[in-house]
Amino acid sequence: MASIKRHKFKLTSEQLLEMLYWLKLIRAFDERLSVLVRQGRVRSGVYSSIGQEAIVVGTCYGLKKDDYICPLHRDLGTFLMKGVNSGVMMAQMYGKATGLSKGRDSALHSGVPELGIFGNTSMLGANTPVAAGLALTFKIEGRDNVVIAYFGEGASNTGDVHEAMNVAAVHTLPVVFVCENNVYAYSLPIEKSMAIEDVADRAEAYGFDGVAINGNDVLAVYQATQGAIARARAGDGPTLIECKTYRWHGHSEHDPAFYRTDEELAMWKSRDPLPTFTTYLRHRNVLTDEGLLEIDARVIKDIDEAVAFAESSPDPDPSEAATDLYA
Ligand SMILES: Cc1ncc(C[n+]2csc(CCOP(=O)(O)OP(=O)(O)O)c2C)c(N)n1
Repeated sequence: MASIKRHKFKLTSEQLLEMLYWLKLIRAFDERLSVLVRQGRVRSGVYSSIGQEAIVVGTCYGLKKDDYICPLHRDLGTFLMKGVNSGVMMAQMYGKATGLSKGRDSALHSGVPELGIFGNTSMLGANTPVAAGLALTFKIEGRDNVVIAYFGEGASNTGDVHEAMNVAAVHTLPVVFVCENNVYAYSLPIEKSMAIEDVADRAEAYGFDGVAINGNDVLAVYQATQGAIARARAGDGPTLIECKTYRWHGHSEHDPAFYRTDEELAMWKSRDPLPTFTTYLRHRNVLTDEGLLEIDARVIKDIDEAVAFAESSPDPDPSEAATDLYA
């Protein structure tokens, strides 16, 4: 680690503004989806990431196209950052023929190999051994690519996650394990599922570094991820980054989240990653009034166009239900 200098991860003003755009786009996408669900427009299950955007942006920003991500069910924004068009993503949520899976599955199960996206698996944590397998391929082929494996603190209690971490450590695989600790696994609060405070502590048992960071600080997430990626590319194996955060909505849009208090939600809303980063950029004189208006207008336009594309797209043709099947 000593050889990897922090200044390597410095960002230009343009890059910082681009990060703000992504944070706002992902927030706006989820907010619009939430409304569309209530209007009965969306066929997919929706697992909102509102409140957790800094993790998506901080980990995906600067990834190479042929680096892989193994997202969890809440990581719709990672698809956008990896290069999926927002209209196609919206069509996917609508179950339209123009979506990623042409209406064959809901939400984020679709993989996009050409963009380095391995589709989400329904079984919690099952994407992490897949991530280790992808990383093993990179190692065998002598490529300097990395894999980011996302999972929740709930999933961190499953056997798969432990096996993946162990095998990644034993074979010094280029995996960055990113735990999105948003306090609840559905209705289960963390203190009822773990006897330790930090998921990050588990890494030590497998022989690599784990760090717990503020998951609502996009630059902290970016710095930690870039350090882990640099070590992974250099052949130094995996890292576990636990990002402490909170999801503002329920587990999914059909969950009213009665298991938590208004006070708790209000406390976490006061740590909203978007205004925090916006204020930082203004203090650094990176963001002007006009710049902010420009980004907001671009985001609204992108989301409006995405919805229009999904709305005007055809439904899947029943005669094609059996095409693209492997078995
Ligand atoms: C092995 C397994 N057990 C239970 C479920 C049902 N389930 C889906 S998401 C979820 C909660 C996940 O919590 P966490 O891993 O913390 O991620 P979060 O949803 O909080 O982002 C549960 C229990 C499942 N999909 N797979």
